[in-house]
Amino acid sequence: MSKTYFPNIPTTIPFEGKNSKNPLAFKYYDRDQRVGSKTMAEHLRFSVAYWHTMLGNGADRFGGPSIERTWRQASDPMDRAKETLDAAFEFFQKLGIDYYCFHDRDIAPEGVTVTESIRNLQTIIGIAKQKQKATGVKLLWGTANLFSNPIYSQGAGTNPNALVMAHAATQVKNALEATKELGGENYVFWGGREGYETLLSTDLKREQEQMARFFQMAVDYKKKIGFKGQFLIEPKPAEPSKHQYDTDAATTLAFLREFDLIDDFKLNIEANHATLAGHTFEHELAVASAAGKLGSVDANRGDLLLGWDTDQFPTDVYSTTLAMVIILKQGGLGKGGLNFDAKVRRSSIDPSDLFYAHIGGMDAFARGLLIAHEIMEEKVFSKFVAERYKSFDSGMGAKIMSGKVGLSDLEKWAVKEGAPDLASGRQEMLENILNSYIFR
Ligand code: XLS
Ligand code: NI
Ligand code: NI
Repeated sequence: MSKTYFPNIPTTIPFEGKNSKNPLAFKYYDRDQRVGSKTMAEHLRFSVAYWHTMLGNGADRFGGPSIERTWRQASDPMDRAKETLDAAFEFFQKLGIDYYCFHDRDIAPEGVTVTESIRNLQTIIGIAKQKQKATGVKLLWGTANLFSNPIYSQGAGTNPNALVMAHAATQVKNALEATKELGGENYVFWGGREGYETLLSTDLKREQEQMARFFQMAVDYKKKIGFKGQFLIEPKPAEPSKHQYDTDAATTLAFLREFDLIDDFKLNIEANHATLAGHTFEHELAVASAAGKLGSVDANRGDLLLGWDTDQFPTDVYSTTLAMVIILKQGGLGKGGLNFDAKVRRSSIDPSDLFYAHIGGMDAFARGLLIAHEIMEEKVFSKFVAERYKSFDSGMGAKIMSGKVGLSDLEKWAVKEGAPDLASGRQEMLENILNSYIFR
């Protein structure tokens, strides 16, 4: 038998149902169980985030690595990358997860020269391709890390130095080719350093124009190589930059419309980024979905007491339920999925913690899916919502919306009808109904 990196974990994590006490078993996620017209696996399309799960070492701003991994011991960076890939595929298979996501720099090490970096990536992608073929595990998305290298400290596409943009462009070009080579279903742009620290040195208008141009070049290259995946932008308000241009879903959509890029992108909504922007996860999903632009999800959670991206695994069934209602309402995520952009805590030093973390996240979303499906089937809230707006379905309301009347017509109508009958908003009743589904 070849080397194993998770010797204490059985070959598969079984589904044992909600009464199981086995911490290494699913309580709700039963991949082949049908929920409506699809299986759970088809609905949820779970993905492992390579950077956190395979490379996370527990380091934070107050201390270095706290977690040692057996697959990160080799002294040669390429050997380390290969062992990490072996460990990753063992992890995916044991967990029974169908997808993964990576940055160019987490799957393959950066070389001393640009050419060496490109070669490293190509070598590792070749091996990853074979592993995907052998296991059936697929790539949800690839991306380029345009934030770790010090050359990006003043931005990547938005850098004032054109040669820095060229380095970023080189990474995107190669990461796109790698994603295509692996049959990746999406490609993500997260602009961690596409923003600014001080307006004293920043031409904001120019930087936004540069960013649009950067995206346009990526769109052109995508067409050129015939990459069929979906392009996604992942909004986040801050961190590492003080102010990031892709602040939230609404801002990003406005940017895409302004620069005529809207047809080429959808959004990847991350729960923790939503809360950092002062929104709820559901709000960001709803804004993206209303625009027909909800493409994929980075499934994690923040801590409301901490003002940074804590990237914790999702466990809150309220949140997963509300998220799944929005996802079901739009007919699923299409090529997108639920990527666990989440890391175990600094003190969770054992490899089995990676399993507990993902099992918890998968169960929380499976449970959310089941509840959301019932809510949708029984039209619990949709009936109430339809009733709430019914004055716009016929009569004067319908005329307003079809553009047939203007302010003077409305004045005449208001004078004639007098005071409106007001209906109760019923928020408390609706919250109780939601609870009755969650605690069924
Ligand atoms: C960081 C982001 C990052 C993206 C991929 O906050 O969530 O991990 O998902 O670059
Ligand atoms: Ni993310
Ligand atoms: Ni994040």
